[in-house]
Amino acid sequence: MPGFVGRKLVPPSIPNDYQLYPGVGYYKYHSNTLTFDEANKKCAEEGGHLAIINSEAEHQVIKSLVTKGTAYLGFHDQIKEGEFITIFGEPLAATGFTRWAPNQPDDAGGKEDCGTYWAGQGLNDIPCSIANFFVCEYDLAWAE
Ligand SMILES: [Ca+2]
Ligand SMILES: [Ca+2]
Repeated sequence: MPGFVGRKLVPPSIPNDYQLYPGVGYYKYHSNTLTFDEANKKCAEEGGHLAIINSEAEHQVIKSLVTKGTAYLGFHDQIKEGEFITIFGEPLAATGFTRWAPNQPDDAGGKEDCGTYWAGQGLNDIPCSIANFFVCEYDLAWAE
C-alpha cells in the first residue's frame, strides 16, 4: 500500500517476484491458501494489494492466473450485505468489471461476503473465513 511522507504519496517499490503484464500491471498468484483478511494483509506486506479487475485486459490476466477453484480478489460486502465494494471502499460497479459467475453472488448460507474469481466462471462471493488461493496486484501507476 502507498505510504505518506509529509504530504507526498510515496508508492512502495515493485515486489521482485510479481510478474509484469505490460500495460496492465504486476501480479502474483498465491497457491498457498489464506483467509480473506490474511490474504489482504499478505499482499500489503509484499507492497501490493489484493487484485482488483478494472478492464477486460486485466480480466484476461486474472483468468490466466486463476486456473482452478477460486482465488480472492480485493472486494467484499462485509459492511453492508449485497453492497460490494473494493478494499479501497469504491463500489464494485465503478471498477469496470462486474461479470459474476452464473447465479452469483448468492450469499450462500447467508455468510458469503468476500470476493473471488472463480476459474472459468467469473466473480463469486465466498465465506471470508475460508483459506483460499489469492492474487496480489501492484498497480502499474505506482511504478511510474
Ligand atoms: Ca454477502
Ligand atoms: Ca457465492
